[in-house]
Amino acid sequence: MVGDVTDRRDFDSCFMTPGHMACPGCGGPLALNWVLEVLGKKTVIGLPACCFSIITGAFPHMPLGVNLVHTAFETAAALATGLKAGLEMTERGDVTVLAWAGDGGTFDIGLQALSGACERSEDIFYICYDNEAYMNTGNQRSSATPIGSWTTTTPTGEAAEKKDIMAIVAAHRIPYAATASVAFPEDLKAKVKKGMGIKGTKFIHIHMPCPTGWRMASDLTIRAARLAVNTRIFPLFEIFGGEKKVVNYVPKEKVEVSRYLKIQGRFSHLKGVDIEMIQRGVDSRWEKLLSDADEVSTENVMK
Ligand SMILES: Cc1ncc(C[n+]2csc(CCOP(=O)(O)OP(=O)(O)O)c2C)c(N)n1
Ligand code: SF4
Ligand SMILES: [Mg+2]
Repeated sequence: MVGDVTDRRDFDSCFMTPGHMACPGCGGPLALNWVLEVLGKKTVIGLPACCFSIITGAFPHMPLGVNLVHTAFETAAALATGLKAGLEMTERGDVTVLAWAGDGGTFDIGLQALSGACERSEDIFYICYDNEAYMNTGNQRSSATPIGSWTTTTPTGEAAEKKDIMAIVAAHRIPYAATASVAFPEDLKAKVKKGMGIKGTKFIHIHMPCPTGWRMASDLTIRAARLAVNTRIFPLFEIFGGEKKVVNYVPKEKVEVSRYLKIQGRFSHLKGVDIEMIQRGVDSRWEKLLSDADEVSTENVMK
């Protein structure tokens, strides 16, 4: 498969074609299309078990403009490491290797492989699209599920705060780590482009609404993603070399988290007191992010 990396059909600028198998309104195809628009055709994707195992369909009906290798749930970073090594040994080191994994495959079961790749700073992109639960298997909680959220395994609401994956990845001192959102495509693409000029592990954490699992209408995907950033639940920032932190977007005014929570059925059981508790957590993490930041630079978002 890797040998045919330059032989895929020509989709011009569209890498994720119509006819894919995502649910209506899924943020996933948008995100992957934008990422591939920047990375280009000389890219191979390593994909663990996740919604994209279904979305990308079965050969020869793939809706992708690049090659893709399926792998076991826990092995995205290990597969990407091996793909890159094989390509380099066969003088095709110019091919970009992208591990594209869900939150379950990243925050939970794939964390050891990701840690190994980061510690060695393998020359790969690792992008986690985060829909905040194990959606492919029917919406079980992961350690990326936000506090208060209903899932099939948290019927009364998730009890723990979302795992701080950015802090964990940054502790490996990889050259580049960033958060991104499907509601801010210019920022997302600028970050992928920046990563292309950097040797070593590039980690990008994309917040990606899932209307099916989040129990909301399929036309609310971008609104939900935008509200997550504007309420400061999901801030946009970069970390260089595990140390230098740059905040990419400061909302002009404070938007209450209730506006984000109320459009999603997964939070519909929450009471006022729960929402106040969530607001306090968001406020305190935002203050810490700003006080830890070395710089505030909105140039990606403003483009
Ligand atoms: C070792 C192992 N355990 C469980 C599964 C079943 N499984 C396949 S996909 C998946 C959920 C993936 O969740 P996530 O990584 O968040 O991606 P999403 O489905 O949300 O896109 C699970 C539990 C598996 N394939 N392998
Ligand atoms: S379950 Fe969610 S993430 Fe998976 S394809 Fe459907 S909308 Fe997308
Ligand atoms: Mg998921």
